[in-house]
Amino acid sequence: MNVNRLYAVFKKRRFAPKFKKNMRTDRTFTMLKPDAVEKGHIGAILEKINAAGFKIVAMKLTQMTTDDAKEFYAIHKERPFFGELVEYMTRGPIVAAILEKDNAVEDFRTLIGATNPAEAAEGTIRKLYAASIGENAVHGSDSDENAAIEGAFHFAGRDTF
Ligand code: IDP
Ligand code: MG
Repeated sequence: MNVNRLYAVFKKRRFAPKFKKNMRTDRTFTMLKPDAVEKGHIGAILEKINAAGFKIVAMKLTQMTTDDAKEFYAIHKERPFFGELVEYMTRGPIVAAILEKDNAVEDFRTLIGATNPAEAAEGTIRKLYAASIGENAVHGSDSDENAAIEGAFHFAGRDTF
């Protein structure tokens, strides 16, 4: 049973509050998206991630299938851009990684900047490397809970250090 389904079962019962309370707060999950990989920005983006104090505890170059992308972004399935998002995220390899730092989720969202690069702060990864609101170079989990789910989507326990 995969972790997403296991967590759905937890949620249905009353384990969720306890599960959440014990959730670690020092990890987030990221993807350097196909546009960033195509443009040769892997090195520059990893440099910024390291300079901001994140430790890489899992990493790989991989390509999502259509089913993977639909599942990963299931929360957006009713949005008008869903088809475009799935197409984009599956068109080439990505770098998937789990990052460790205190307050990882929030600090990483600050480092990457707003979803729309036009609104992203100066010096953020999206301001520097994203082309548009759709093709925005990098993913960052939006909660500790999603960081755990998304990390487990891409990595087995033995591939995380
Ligand atoms: P986030 O990545 O900053 O958390 P979300 O709202 O969760 O932003 O959206 C997920 C991804 O969907 C975005 O990173 C982007 O690639 C894509 N996306 C979001 N809004 C739009 C849009 O209005 N048009 C096209 N693609 C979008
Ligand atoms: Mg999001």
